Amino acid sequence: MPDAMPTHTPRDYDALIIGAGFAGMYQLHLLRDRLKLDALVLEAGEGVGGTWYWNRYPGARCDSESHCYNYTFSKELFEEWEWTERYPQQAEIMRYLNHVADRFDLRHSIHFGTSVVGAHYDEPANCWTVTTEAGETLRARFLITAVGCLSTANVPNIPGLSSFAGDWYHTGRWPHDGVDFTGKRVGLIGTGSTGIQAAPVIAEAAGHLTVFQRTANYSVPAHNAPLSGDFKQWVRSNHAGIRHITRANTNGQPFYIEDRSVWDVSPEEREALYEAAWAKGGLQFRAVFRDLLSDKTANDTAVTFLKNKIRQIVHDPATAELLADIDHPYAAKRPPIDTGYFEAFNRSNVSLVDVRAASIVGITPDGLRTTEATYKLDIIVFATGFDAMTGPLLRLDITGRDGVSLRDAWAAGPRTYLGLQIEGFPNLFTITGPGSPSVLTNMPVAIEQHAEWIADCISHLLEQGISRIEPAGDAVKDWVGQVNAAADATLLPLASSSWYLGANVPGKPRVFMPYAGGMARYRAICEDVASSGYQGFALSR
Ligand code: N01
Repeated sequence: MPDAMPTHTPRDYDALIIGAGFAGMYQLHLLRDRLKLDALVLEAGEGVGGTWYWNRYPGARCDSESHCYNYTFSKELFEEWEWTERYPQQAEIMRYLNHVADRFDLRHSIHFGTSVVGAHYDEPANCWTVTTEAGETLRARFLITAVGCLSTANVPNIPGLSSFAGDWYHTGRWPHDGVDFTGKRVGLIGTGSTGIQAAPVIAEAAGHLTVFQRTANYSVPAHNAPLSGDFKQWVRSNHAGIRHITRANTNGQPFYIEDRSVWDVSPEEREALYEAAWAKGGLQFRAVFRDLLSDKTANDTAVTFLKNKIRQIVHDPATAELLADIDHPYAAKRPPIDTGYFEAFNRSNVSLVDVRAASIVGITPDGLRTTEATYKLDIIVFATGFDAMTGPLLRLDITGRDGVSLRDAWAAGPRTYLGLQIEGFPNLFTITGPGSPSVLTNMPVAIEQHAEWIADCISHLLEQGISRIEPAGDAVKDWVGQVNAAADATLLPLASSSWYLGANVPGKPRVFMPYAGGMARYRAICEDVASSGYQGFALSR
């Protein structure tokens, strides 16, 4: 149960952490229980969970498989928790995170219902002053953002929304008591991972569902199912092996990318391998060949296979063509997985509207208008994504040394060292910040690595009597160069509408934000930096 916000006398902490999702909870445990620091978490929601606290939309389920979508730092925690399905549903992830909060007694160090509205570095005092929406002021030597990469909802600025007489919702701010779609005319805008999860579930209840598609998308079946007793037992007895593989590979997943090229096999063998991967389902489809994300012609073979699948599933040829009219390489945008997405378009109560050909021009009191038609709607669901990666940080109104705002420092795009620190913002750490692998990996793996690196770094500073750390010299410039080079070595930048590039938010700089060089390589770089005495950082007493 969430705590009521305690009455709080302004005071100093060793560390303030913003956010109580996977990242903030673990960071708190490390700083408070391992380093014995006076650490506090500030959380806007009324409970733990972060992303999973807010994203309660129909069909919300993790695309990573349950046995690797958890913490691995505690063998006991890993072994005592039992997931029920191949992919964990939102409610089950919330039960897990609440269990973790209880097991490690985290709640009394978290202020719930506390939105941070400002964080300012006070150079003479070498501390961060954090202000909350309620007007509280808190101070700390170290400030750690654990605000997630996808937590700032992107509601498009469509004229007339305030005139809509029905109800509208963004998937990332879903009402806790759910939405009743029974018999309603529902419009769903957006066909990313979220829209693709939500559409089939909404279709089952709605009178009619209209999906408004701007960019068609690939999807591979999830093949979700209850976990067998044997599999659960295997997971319980394989903590070390699962932890090892998720930490050793490129994307934090429990599978390696096959070490074979698309061109190593005959067309028949290739088709058979794609069929087998389709039958298995899930994110592992991208791992069939090593060159799917680096060789456009190799990728084209997956594209042909996946588009043919859409044409086989969807009965109406015009709808199938629209769904298969995909403009980017497979997996150049985050690849969705689904449970009956394309099949939903075979229902008589589901229709697809191409809002690339005829764009949305306005919302009216009783529906939505495109350049070609009007659609009467009772409910509009915005599955329109997030101001990803930088949005959650910029909205904190952070100012660093000399009063420079983060917004100004990042006017041309985010610039970090290792996605962990920003020049001019001493003692501020960003868990899974831009420039780190974050969203290109299974998030708990990236989060554990960052939280542990930060805790080790703070421990080092305290032991050495160092009071300040921030990137220095050419470290940021060099790292930004490495982030760009890593992206350019892949097909990822070819998806012009990708949120990885900030392309989904009008006016946002087009910069490829996550580090695409792989989690294992990134981990090694971070370890080298630390073991060489924090190379690239300026440390001062
Ligand atoms: O958001 P998105 P999402 N008019 O940005 C469309 C993670 N996730 O919430 O591509 C019309 O991918 C937009 O169109 P376009 C995962 O990392 C994880 O689906 O910009 N359409 C697109 O189709 C994922 O990648 C899980 O042309 C508009 C859609 O809205 C990330 O969250 C589950 C529009 C937005 O797609 C974000 O996914 C679900 C407009 N004005 C999500 N504006 C897990 O399993 C936007 N769109 C953990």
